Amino acid sequence: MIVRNIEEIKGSEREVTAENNNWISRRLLLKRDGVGFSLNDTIINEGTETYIWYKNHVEAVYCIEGEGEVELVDDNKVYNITPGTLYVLNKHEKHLLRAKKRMRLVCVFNPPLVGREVHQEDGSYPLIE
Ligand code: 9YT
Repeated sequence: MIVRNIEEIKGSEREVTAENNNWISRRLLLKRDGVGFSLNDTIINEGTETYIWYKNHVEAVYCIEGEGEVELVDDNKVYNITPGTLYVLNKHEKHLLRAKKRMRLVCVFNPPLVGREVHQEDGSYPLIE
């Protein structure tokens, strides 16, 4: 069994900050944990907009605090995200994530992240086998 507390993650190499400071991701589970997915507790800073395109991953996002929205790039549909809302980028949708209030999100990636991924110029994370 794996038991971990976010306080152990803060300040460790499992804590990753976006290059533009839009978010901070505490990576509770990574590929090396060997469970087939990764899981992050992610803070999205208030007032930020982040372009994302997870072409190499499926991401499920469950909002537990704050308020924001996701706009899909292809059809400009906007989805409000509030505590209790799940969204899943099961078709690798390009999107804009906006935080109206500081958001706290539980993010699951498959295939799992390996550690220190940040967004590449095209909005994706690299696929590291
Ligand atoms: C929702 C989202 O993808 N935010 C960017 C950070 C990412 N969730 C991560 O690495 O934790």
